Amino acid sequence: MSVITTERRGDILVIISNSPPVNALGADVRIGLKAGIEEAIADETVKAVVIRCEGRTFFAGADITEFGKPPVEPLLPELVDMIEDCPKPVVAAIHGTALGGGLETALACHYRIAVPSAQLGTPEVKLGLLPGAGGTQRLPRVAGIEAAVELCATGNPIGAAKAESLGLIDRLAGETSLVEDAIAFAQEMIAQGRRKSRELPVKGDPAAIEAFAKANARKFRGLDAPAANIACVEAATRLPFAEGMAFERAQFMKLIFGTQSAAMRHIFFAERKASKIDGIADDIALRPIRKVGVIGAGTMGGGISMNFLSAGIPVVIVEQEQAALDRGTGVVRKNYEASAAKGRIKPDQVTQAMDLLTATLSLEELADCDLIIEAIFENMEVKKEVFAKLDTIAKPGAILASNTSYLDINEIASATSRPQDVLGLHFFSPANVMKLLEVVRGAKTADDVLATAMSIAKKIRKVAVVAGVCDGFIGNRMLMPRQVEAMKLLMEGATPEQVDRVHVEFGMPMGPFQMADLAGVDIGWHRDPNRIENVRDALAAIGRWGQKTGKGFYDYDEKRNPSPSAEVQAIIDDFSAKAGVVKHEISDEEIVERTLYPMVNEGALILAEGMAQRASDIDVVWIYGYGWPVYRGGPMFWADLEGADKIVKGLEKHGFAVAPLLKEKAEAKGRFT
Ligand code: 3H9
Repeated sequence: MSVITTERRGDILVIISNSPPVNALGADVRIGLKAGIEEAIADETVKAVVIRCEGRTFFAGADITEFGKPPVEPLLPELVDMIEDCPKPVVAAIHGTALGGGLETALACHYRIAVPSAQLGTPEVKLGLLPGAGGTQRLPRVAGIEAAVELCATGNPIGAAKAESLGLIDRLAGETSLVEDAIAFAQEMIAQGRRKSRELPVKGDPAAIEAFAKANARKFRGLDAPAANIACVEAATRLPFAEGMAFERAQFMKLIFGTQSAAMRHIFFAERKASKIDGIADDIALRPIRKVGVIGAGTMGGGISMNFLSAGIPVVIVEQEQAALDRGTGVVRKNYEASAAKGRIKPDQVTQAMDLLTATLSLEELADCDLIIEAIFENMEVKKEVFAKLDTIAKPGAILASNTSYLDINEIASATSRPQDVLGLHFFSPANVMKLLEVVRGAKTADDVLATAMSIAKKIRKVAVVAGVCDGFIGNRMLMPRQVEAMKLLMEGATPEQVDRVHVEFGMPMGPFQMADLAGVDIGWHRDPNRIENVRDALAAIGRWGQKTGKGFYDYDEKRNPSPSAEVQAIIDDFSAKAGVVKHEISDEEIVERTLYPMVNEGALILAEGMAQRASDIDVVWIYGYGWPVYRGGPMFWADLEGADKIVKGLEKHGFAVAPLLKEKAEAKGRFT
């Protein structure tokens, strides 16, 4: 059956798209829509048209899988013009999400009606693109300059009520009566006649564009697409429509053939692929998760709990002492209240979330939990004790998880009589904010346990990646060689400022030493001030623990602004001299080769060992767990851009042992992604 069908309702021709999962505007949809409009034009008895979609959503955009392939006519911009030029009024009936090319199609319709739950937006910028079918030119005419620039440059959607207030939709339909309401609306519009978006004057004050660009400059650092989106909206304010369209086209073509968009499209699909587990059927029966237990009310335990509370899932949180329990639940409440104060959640959501939280000192209260997550400090013996106890308390079939960031899940599982129910759920700090969840599959973890973990991750809005059991799993394992090499670079003559600057210029949110100062220089420290074996020990011994003590690798003022520290430099120089290291001029290029190339190398080892299912999973870990710049697509995609042979040469130049898989890629001129 064709993905596009038509149906007559009196004078109205209803064009219906049914192209699961999201009615993307692929070639067959475009061809069908064109035929539908031609049918409406040819049939004199048709007086108006409704375009609507079956399934979960209105058109969610152009079909991203088509980008980079030979174009198939009609192209979306042509189709959109054809809809606008239809001599009979056309009404878009919107439910779900009208996104990107989907919203552009709706903008070309003469009128728009939407259900109250609909979302409208132009998320192209998140794919390193801009709305390339007239969105940047029609939006300022329909919704106004200010809304247009915000929609296009941030990519964030708006709800139907807001869209109505902007004039982006003309009418709200009943939540369950869209089809009938749209037909009635089209009937009404027959007398009114058409209203072409492109013929409307641009609304609003062009000064809003510069103000927006200024206010968001930091957020858009390193990204090409936001500026291109802003430029296109600006062009709409001064150019006639046709010229504005030509400008938009040129900008779109520049972006689509650039590496940033390729990287961001890679991540779009990588993120979705990451949730699929090789060898496990999509329809495997999942274990119901109705109640969650969290052991430990520290920063991690509290953050982890918030994810479930926010998703409406009751949580029992356990601590050993009342004071720690009160402190932990107090922080959770404070975090919610802060979100409410910032307007991110409604005040009654604070109460709703807190009402779902039970705090207790007794592990026995976890007996009816479906999922129990241990989030205590990193000590194997203590963890094994906790799991052995859980084994006697948890109900049969409960999933037992550890939030360890590097310990052996198999050993933890061995403390129970049910290793099939045990796995790792490695949240990243702050756990209520960071999107990444490493789901660590133990040797005996049952398939349905793993699949349930992936599914619950989606429910709590995390991006989950499956990792095997190895030291540091995927993310922290790759971080280690970077940190080790960064320290060596200091000994050989680089400064913390230089190493950090190179990483920030690369697009990371911060460099290795800024990160150490933020996380705490004392993390993992043996706590013996007389045992000084390296620079880090020396800094920890004199209280240079990072931002929390006002000094670490950097000195900090009251506002936490960093400045280079002479004391730190002296310590580095001292170690360097004692070790007989000959200092040399270190270029920025050397820093990249010695800190980022080893990460790729480690990634290749992880892949070869089967610790990650696919190279794109590694990219997802680094984008969502560590702030790797999305426009560089993650370390493995970036490696493909650099070229495996260049990376191998760089690693060999600095004496690293090159991973066999990386060597293979270099020899075969192959790619990881
Ligand atoms: C554009 O429009 C350019 C134009 O301006 C200019 C042209 C000239 N294409 O996310 P989900 C797949 S650019 C192809 O899990 P949800 C997705 O890969 C586009 N495939 O569902 C997944 O496949 P699988 C602008 C797409 O309910 C499946 O659909 N639009 C597309 O959580 C389900 O997706 C966007 O950027 C697509 N456009 O969320 C919107 N979209 O099952 C992108 C999805 O094999 N889409 N798929 O893994 C989204 O934001 C979400 O998918 C949506 C649904 C919110 C719609």
